[in-house]
Amino acid sequence: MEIQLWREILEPYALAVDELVIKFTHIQKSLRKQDDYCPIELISGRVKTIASIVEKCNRKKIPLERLEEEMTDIAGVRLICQFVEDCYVVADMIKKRSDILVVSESDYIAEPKDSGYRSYHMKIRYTVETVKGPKTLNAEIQIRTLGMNCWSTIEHSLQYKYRGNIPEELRNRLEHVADEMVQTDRELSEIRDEIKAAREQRFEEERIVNDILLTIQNLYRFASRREAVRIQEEFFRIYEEKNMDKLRYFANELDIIAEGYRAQTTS
Ligand code: 0O2
Repeated sequence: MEIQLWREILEPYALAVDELVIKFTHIQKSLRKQDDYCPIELISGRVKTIASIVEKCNRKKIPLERLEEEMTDIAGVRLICQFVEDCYVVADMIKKRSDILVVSESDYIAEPKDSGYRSYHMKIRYTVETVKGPKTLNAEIQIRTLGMNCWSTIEHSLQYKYRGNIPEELRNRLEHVADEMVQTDRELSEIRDEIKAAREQRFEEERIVNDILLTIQNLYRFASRREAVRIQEEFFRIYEEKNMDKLRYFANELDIIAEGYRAQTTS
């Protein structure tokens, strides 16, 4: 196939990946803005390289003219979660969307592959608007925990290095690590509430600090410079105490002060 033709084929897939990544990033940002727990920790997407497509076509005996029908992961999005339970929450979230049609699901978390590979796969149909009109294409979403991702990334590199024939000794060690990862995921799930609370607190703190700094920045315009500097120093003093209640209280008081100045300057 000519390179130009490959480009034409792959372009809508690149668009699909970009759009899906933006959409999942939006979910992440919206939930975090509301200080809600977000089950998606990391998002990545990729279009398969031409070399990888050709290799897979050979391996799976897919004729090039049937490529778009039979190779369902030309466009791939990976969603990484902190906890196993989150993988299922994310899968449910996807199933409820009107812009993504889930065609099939493979739960390699409940039933890992012989290699030890764990992940939740969703084959989807997704429509993009191209310059030639709408195009509905196949794509794959892989949902997995940080631990599963770490393992599969390493195993994937070794598969590549050994051209699919990983030496037995190394294979045994990988299986052992896969078992350890299952155990680690299990233990992390057990302390999930604690981790979730800590993470939510970090996002809330970040949001409050951003708001405070923006308000102080505005005060330099509305209030006297001396007053703004005084408030800024007060903020740094409170910030160092690492006390969320005091930080929240300070943010509220600051809002009232800023509102007062704003009212003065607009009246
Ligand atoms: P790359 O480089 O990741 O793009 P599915 O049909 O989706 O339910 P199945 O049958 O495993 O699952 O399909 P396939 O085509 O064999 O695998 C799809 C993708 O899943 C792979 O893409 C991998 O990303 C991942 N995967 C599946 N099995 C394994 C495994 O044993 N180890 C690792 N590390 N990853 C796996 P590709 O084609 O490998 O390419």
